Amino acid sequence: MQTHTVSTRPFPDQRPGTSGLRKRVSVFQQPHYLENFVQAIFDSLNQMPDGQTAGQTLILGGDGRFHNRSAIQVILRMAAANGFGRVLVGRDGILSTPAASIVIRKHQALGGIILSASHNPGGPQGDFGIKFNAANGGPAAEKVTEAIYARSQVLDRYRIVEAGDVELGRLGTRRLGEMEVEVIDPVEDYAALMESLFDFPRIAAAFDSGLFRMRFDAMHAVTGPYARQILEERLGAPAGTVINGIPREDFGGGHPDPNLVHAHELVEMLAAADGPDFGAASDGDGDRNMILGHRCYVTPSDSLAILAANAHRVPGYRRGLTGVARSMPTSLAVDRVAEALGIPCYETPTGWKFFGNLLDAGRITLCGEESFGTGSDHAREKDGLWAVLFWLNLIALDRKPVQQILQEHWTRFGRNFYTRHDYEALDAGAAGTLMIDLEARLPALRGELLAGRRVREVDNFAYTDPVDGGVAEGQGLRVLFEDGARLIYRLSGTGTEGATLRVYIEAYEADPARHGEDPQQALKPLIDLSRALAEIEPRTGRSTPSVIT
Ligand code: VG1
Ligand code: CO
Repeated sequence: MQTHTVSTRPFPDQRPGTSGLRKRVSVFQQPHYLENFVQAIFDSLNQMPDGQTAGQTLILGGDGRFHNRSAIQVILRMAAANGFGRVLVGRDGILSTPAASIVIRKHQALGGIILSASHNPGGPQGDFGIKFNAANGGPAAEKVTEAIYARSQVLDRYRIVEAGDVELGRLGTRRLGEMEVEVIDPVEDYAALMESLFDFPRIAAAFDSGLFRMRFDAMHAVTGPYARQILEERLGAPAGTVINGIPREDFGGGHPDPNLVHAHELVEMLAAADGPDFGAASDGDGDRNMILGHRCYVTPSDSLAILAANAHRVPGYRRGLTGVARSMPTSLAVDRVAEALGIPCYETPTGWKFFGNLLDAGRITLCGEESFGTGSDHAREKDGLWAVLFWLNLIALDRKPVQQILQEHWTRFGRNFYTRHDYEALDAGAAGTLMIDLEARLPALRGELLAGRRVREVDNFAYTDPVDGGVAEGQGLRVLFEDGARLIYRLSGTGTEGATLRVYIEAYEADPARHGEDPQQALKPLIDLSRALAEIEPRTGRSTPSVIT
């Protein structure tokens, strides 16, 4: 088998964002674009003392979106040319992000390449993405993604073998030159781990009782096969529990983002008078989750807090939690639980890569983000179906409606009213100056009374990793009030069109009599303030956000 060294030139735009390199499909289809980035990953591994690619195992798979199949064939040929001993690839090129993380850990791979743009739309006009996960199963740390980027900027050649496509539709081992390609069942290792963490017999009994009904919306994305196998086959939920369960290259034309806007089909089902008791959805690559009860929505921040408060009641977490972590914009609800449990609560920048060291060091057991991401030390990625199973386990224990679980939690800990307002596809220049100017104005706000609340502190969030001392700066502008309310502004690092401004708004309410209020109403003065402070309308022409979650 012949190995070619192909000469190439750097692309200036290959710096990974919050979660890998995401671009329009058409960008990835340019000659050499994908190849350059993959070679940059392999080269940077070979520069690391313990990361030589020779003879090592690589995990490979994606969320099944358009371009997945052809990209996988290219990466296989490049892995063979770069000396990998073995590549484990999901059947049909499918692996959810959390499953890839679990497979990397189980098979002691050097790392994994996951092809996904997560919740971004797919199809020929949509987005594509690639991310590298390290040997711990987690997204490459910033120093690694920066090394990959640096390498991509000086790259002048890549290596690839000449070969036909590897058959990926059947399980089994094939060869590509010296390298073994093992096509694995994408669900098996994942499902086995879930079965070890949760009380499957008890959940199965709840389904079997006929008194409990659920809908899981896979949004035509990667979790379809996982949810069918686990919910319908292993747990005995009736056929039809999983909707939109067949992964499609364009996600059925939808936006595979599990929130109240994009998962409206599910939201409407749960709102019907005779609707199911429990609803959940996951995103393009299976790492996000949305939790619904009958006529009830659980914010991701509340979900994290509730899971933390009840973890000791679930088999996999019976020994309790060593600590918890949340991304900075995630609400402070979990902080209250951590305080009650007497365990540490870490605050990290946005992006799962910042949880990796805390998980590896055993400092935390659970962690989460406001963006529908929840996870634990069972993997090094957020895990959509895991969160759903956790909720199912809790529901099966008490047989209480979701609404009641939520209300009881608020009564005990108080409610952190929370909302995120996204202003999408803004002019990148205007959004950039909005942030710069806002940051310059912030210091003058210290001690001021705004919307009836006193400003305690303002800053641009910076994080020092307590495990390796790494520093991440400029992670979001914060206006912190004395009563615990917060306004946070940051620009998205995953979008591919212009800029997206995310505004996170939060206030604490101890009084149970007020817990039933609509967050948009309860937070109205702060929402108005968030727009005025940043001069959103005059600078962007937007009087309302594109998406409210
Ligand atoms: C968004 C979310 C962030 C999440 C990231 C990747 O990033 O805010 O919490 O970790 O997406 O999630 P940003 O920079 O656009 O705000 V996923 O499901 O795309 O892997
Ligand atoms: Co995702």
